[in-house]
Amino acid sequence: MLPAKIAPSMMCADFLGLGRQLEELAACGSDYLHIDIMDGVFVKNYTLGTDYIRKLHRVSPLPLDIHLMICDPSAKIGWFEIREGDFVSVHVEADAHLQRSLAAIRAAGGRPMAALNPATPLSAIEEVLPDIDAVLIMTVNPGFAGQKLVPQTLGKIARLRRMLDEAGYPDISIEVDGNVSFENATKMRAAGADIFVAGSSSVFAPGAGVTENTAALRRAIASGE
Ligand code: S6P
Ligand code: MG
Repeated sequence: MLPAKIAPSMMCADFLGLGRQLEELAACGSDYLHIDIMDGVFVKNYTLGTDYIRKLHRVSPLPLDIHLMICDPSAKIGWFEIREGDFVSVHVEADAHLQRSLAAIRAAGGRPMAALNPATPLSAIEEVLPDIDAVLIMTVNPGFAGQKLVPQTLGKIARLRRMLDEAGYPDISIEVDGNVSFENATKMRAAGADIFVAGSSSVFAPGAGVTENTAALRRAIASGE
């Protein structure tokens, strides 16, 4: 099993107390900062953007995990500042030239990741396994925080882990994004996920601070091992 990593979803962060929260997220051991980029077309929402990424690069040493929920990403990869070691994911449903986008991310120093909506079959990424470092399994339909898990995605994680291992790619990570609650994280880990996007269901859940919530999420993940 690949080591478990936590990627807090910054669209769920405290925008008015962002500096303080960034320090706390780093201090409590976050591995990446997950940045949701939406264009109002591929998904019906707007969230973070190119300047946000640039500014985070100046103030945070944590690698970014840039989740592009945008149409025609192959034409737009160059819009985003990619720092060596950042993950960048593109949705296979949005991209007629997926391999070109993944190669462009690699050429820019990023770590390419292919993202799949709940309804998209795993076969959609079979031909790009040599081009990726990770697969993002959406466990809700993308666009909004605070949604409920699409339950059949748990079996999809397990099938993906088997598919990657059998194809000779045991080092390709599986990221899960959407309703990664304490309860669901245990099941997702048991199914084979190793990068956990943490939003309003865990790290930013009301009732406790991010330090306490991150520790609880690590315990929940460990209990799925
Ligand atoms: C949703 C987006 C996600 C959310 C995350 C929120 O389209 O890609 O990254 O920010 O899912 O987490 P939660 O726990 O509210 O579902
Ligand atoms: Mg996301």
